[in-house]
Amino acid sequence: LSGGNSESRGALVVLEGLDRSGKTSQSSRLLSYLEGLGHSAELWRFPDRSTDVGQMISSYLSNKSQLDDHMIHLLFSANRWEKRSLMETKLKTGTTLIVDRYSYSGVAFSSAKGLGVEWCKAPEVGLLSPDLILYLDIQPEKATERGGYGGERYEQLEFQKKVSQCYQVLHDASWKIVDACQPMKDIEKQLQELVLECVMTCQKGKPPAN
Ligand code: T5A
Ligand code: NA
Repeated sequence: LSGGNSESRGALVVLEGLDRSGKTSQSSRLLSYLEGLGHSAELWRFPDRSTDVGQMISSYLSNKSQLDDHMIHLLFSANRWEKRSLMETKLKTGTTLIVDRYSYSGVAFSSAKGLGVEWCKAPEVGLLSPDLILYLDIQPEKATERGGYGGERYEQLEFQKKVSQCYQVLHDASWKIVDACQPMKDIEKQLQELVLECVMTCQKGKPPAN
């Protein structure tokens, strides 16, 4: 990200959490909030199912195809790599990106299957580092109660418990952990504060992490 007009740099904000933790709901609320304040912002998500790689991922998630665990891990990563340069351009030109899942989902979900954490992290090296990571914290049992598990591959309580443990290993002190069991409005308020502070800091020219 270096070399751009640092004074108008957009922020890279990532939302992470278990399935049904509320990422998509909160991401779109954040987008409206930033746009309402006159900031340039876009909502992105991974997997991005619109690309060729994304369609292979989507087919795997809906159990229409079988793939080796390593193979699907690399496809998820490739799906981020194919978006990297556009992501960089957006950020450099002052657009904030609210991203629904990123590399941490990649590592948490694959290591929950038993793949080594270091192996899982390797293909993510060189992707852009987020300015802010928001973790929507929910117990797997509570997430299941929200219902609507659509039958996608990972939407099972026992597996989500393992993913939850893997996220615990991954996160560091820089992550902002938000209780995802509060009313949506309360979560929204907390996220707004965190994101606005981050956006303002990036605008002032804080150097990017990567
Ligand atoms: N994956 C992903 C990998 O394995 N590797 C990778 O590299 C990546 C990027 C993708 C799957 O792929 C895996 C992870 C996933 O298993 P997805 O398309 O991102 O899946 O789908 P999910 O993240 O699972 O999306 P969900 O739709 O399940 O969950 P969200 O977005 O977290 O939740 P949301 O906002 O849709 O809300 C779910 C329900 O809960 C309610 C909502 O109204 C909705 O009904 N809700 C609340 N109810 C009460 N209180 C609140 N505070 C609530 N917030 C939301
Ligand atoms: Na979602």
